[in-house]
Formats: sequence, structure tokens, C-alpha cells
Amino acid sequence: MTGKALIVIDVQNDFCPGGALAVADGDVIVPGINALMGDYDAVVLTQDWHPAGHSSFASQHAGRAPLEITEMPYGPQVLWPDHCVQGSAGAAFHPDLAVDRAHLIIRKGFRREIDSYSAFFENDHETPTGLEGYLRTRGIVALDMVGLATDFCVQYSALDAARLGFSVRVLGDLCRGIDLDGSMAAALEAMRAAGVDCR
Ligand code: VGL
Ligand code: ZN
Repeated sequence: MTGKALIVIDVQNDFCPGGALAVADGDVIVPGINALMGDYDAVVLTQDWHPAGHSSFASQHAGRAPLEITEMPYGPQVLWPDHCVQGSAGAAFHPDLAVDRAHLIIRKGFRREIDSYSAFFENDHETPTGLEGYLRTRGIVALDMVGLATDFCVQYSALDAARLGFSVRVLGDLCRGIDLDGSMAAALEAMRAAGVDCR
């Protein structure tokens, strides 16, 4: 089988300028992503989808500020501003994203006690989202990843996909990053080391 999928990570209002966790120029990638959608056998969108009071929110940790790091049962976790709360305007896709052309929308981060950067597994690296099964039953072997943020959800998704045996490319022109303490350079290095084609 030779199917290929476009995986569009978290192109949501809260990650775009004006949003709660805005990524610089996060909105600039939208027209280019739309233009690519016709080239794939499957188009998947992911949507960060947290309950109010999610444990990744700094607001839930007394005395802690956004972008500080805390220790969770599953490992270190960056604390974020409240973002992508289920049903909020910030959790909606960017209004110009061609959502109607998606075959599957996969939501993640909906369990209060655990964050989920990756489209495939929650941050314990064990609890699956179900995306792997969807892609395999659709005959997909190759993935192109685009979206937000390069150094968090795109990176985690790409590393998991490579570990699962998919052929993975990250299209850098159609991604934007947060870049926290050198996290962009570290993400590119980790992805390349894992065999991801970062272009
Ligand atoms: C993301 C931080 C928190 C992302 C999601 O989409 O990269 N980053 N939640
Ligand atoms: Zn999140």
C-alpha cells in the first residue's frame, strides 16, 4: 500500500495571533495548507481540546506562572496559559482553514489529568488517540505534517509517527514554532535523529 496523508496539527485560533497561546505568524500558514489538501489520500486535522481546569494550565497550580515547568506523574510538563478550552472560540479552527475538506478530526488533551501533544499518544507515550489504527486501516504509510507548534505538537506527533514506522516529513514552511529556551533547534535535531525528513 502506498497511501499518503496530510496531518494538520492544531491550526486553532488560540495558537494564532490574538489567541491565548499565540504562535508568531501562526495564521500565515493557512492558505498554503489549504492548497496542499488535494494532493493526499487522507487529510486529518488535530484539535487541542482541553476541559476547563486542565492540569497543563498554570492557573491550576498555585504560585506557578505560564511557561514554567512542573513535574507530572508522566514526566516534566510545561505549564501553559489556559487555551483551547472545549467549545470556546479559541479552540475553534482558524476561520480560513478548509475544515470541510478534512476526512477526520482527531481531538486530544481532553483528559483533565494528562496533556497530549502528539496526535498519536498522550504525554505518557502510552495512551493512544486511535489515529494509528485509522491511518493503517486507510492504507496510509507516509505522512506529511504541517501546523502548530513545530516544537511541541508537531514534533511529538512526528516522533511518534516515525517510531510507529510511518515515513514522515515535516514541511517547515507550513509550520510555526513557540521556541521556548531553544526548543525549536532541539526539536529539529530530535526529529532528524529519528529519521524524520524536516524540509
Ligand atoms: C500545543 C502547547 C500546549 C501545540 C498544545 O499545539 O503545540 N502546545 N498545547
Ligand atoms: Zn494544549
